[in-house]
Amino acid sequence: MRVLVIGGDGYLGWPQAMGLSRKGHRVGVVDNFLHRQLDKMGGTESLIPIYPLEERMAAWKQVSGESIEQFCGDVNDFAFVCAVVQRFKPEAIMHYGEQPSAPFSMIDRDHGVFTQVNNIVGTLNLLYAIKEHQPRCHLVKLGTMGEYGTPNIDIEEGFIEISHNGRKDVMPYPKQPGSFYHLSKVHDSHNIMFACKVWGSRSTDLNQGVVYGVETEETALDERLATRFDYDGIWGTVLNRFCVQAVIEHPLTVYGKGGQTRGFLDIRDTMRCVELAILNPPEPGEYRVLNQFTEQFTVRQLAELVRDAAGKKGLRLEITHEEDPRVEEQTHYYNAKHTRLVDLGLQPRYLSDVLLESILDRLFRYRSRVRKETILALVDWRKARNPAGCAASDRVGALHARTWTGASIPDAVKRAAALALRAAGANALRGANDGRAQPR
Ligand code: NAD
Ligand code: USQ
Repeated sequence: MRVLVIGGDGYLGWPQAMGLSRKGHRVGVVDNFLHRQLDKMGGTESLIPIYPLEERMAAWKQVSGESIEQFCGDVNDFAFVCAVVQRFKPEAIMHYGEQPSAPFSMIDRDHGVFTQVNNIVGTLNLLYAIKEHQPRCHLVKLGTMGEYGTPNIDIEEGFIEISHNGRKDVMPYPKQPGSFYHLSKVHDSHNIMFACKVWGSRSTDLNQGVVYGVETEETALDERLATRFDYDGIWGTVLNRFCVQAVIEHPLTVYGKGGQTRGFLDIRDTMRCVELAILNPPEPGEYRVLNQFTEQFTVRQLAELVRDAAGKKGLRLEITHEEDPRVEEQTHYYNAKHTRLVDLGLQPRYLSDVLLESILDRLFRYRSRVRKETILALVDWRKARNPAGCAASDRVGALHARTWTGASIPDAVKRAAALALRAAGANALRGANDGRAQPR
């Protein structure tokens, strides 16, 4: 199958591209290096060193014998998206290419607007390009469990039957998201559902939980194939953050009471779920929603699991209850359905002591790279303007103040992305492995 992975330089997109390539699919990767640029601007960095995309591609060719095609560009640029779709003729598009951080989206007006424009316009462009140039192509879109929020009733997979004044109908499940980022996913979902209805497009919306883990079969083959691993207060997700905090014996940063419950899954299960979605496409006109996670935990439970696993390695950890910077329920009912991917063949991996210990072992090798000043979360949901991006120190705070609040972020990011592409000598469309360098 010809599969285009949008956001294929990211934490999930890069291992997905390799995994599909290894299984014999013809894979193309699209990315504009937004995350690498925002790291540079904000003073954050992947814990595990990541190689430039072209070096990753070359390493993949060397290790596997397979090629992946590369398209450098922004999915907000409709001409670029159409050109890629016309040239590559994908049968499936996996859309990982969005701004993924809730705290980033809550820094201030510019970051909220940037997140929604980047995410919603990118998805709309893909919907239009598919309709115009490749109408049978299946769009597999990464959504989020956070679209549902934390209602006091069971969460269904996308739709719920409602009885009202003696009549019944099946309606989209109510959405109560918790950040402007999570809202961008809700808006995407509505746009995708509408395109399926009016144009007969086919799409799977994967409402994914929080992903954890460092490695997949493919990233483990060669250090040049490693995927990014974020742990700071902007980009890191909770379990990955706790694991990094553990290896440097930093107190584990539970926000508030720690009763916040979420769905979680291993990065290798993400790969498998997305693969199952493309191997079992919906019919034309169908908008399918799958809840993509394997287990539920409270944040406090995760902290205890990490503390215990780290304790076995001689690391002594405290669990602190920081004031919650977010506006969210800190103890609540949570019971979300997640059977449809299992019905398609998913065999879930569960978080065990052994797995946690192996993650800690892997991260321990990189503990000297941890930027401690980026760990604490300074983005307060209650404020419309946060002075610093993610770090506590004046130095990083000042950097953030200059780069993230001094200029309009969309313009700053566009300039940075344009510079990155120029540095790579890249025109928008070209194949992989032409040997030119790209920014880390
Ligand atoms: P990531 O930031 O590591 O990867 C996203 C990639 O998309 C980056 O390489 C970035 O440069 C690229 N990108 C962003 N905007 C783009 C644009 N306009 N044009 C081209 N490329 C663009 O994030 P991730 O953790 O791999 O997340 C991937 C997707 O999965 C996101 O949509 C995220 O919301 C969703 N998701 C992630 C998690 C998680 O726990 N990591 C959980 C649920 C859903
Ligand atoms: N939390 C802590 N301590 C921390 C970090 C987080 O207690 O140090 C808490 C948060 O307050 C929240 C929970 O842990 O209650 C999850 O936070 P998170 O940062 O791991 O996850 P979230 O912001 O929801 O976003 C992440 C990804 C996003 C994806 C989402 C899936 O960044 O791309 O969409 O997980 S879900 O949570 O199911 O919506």
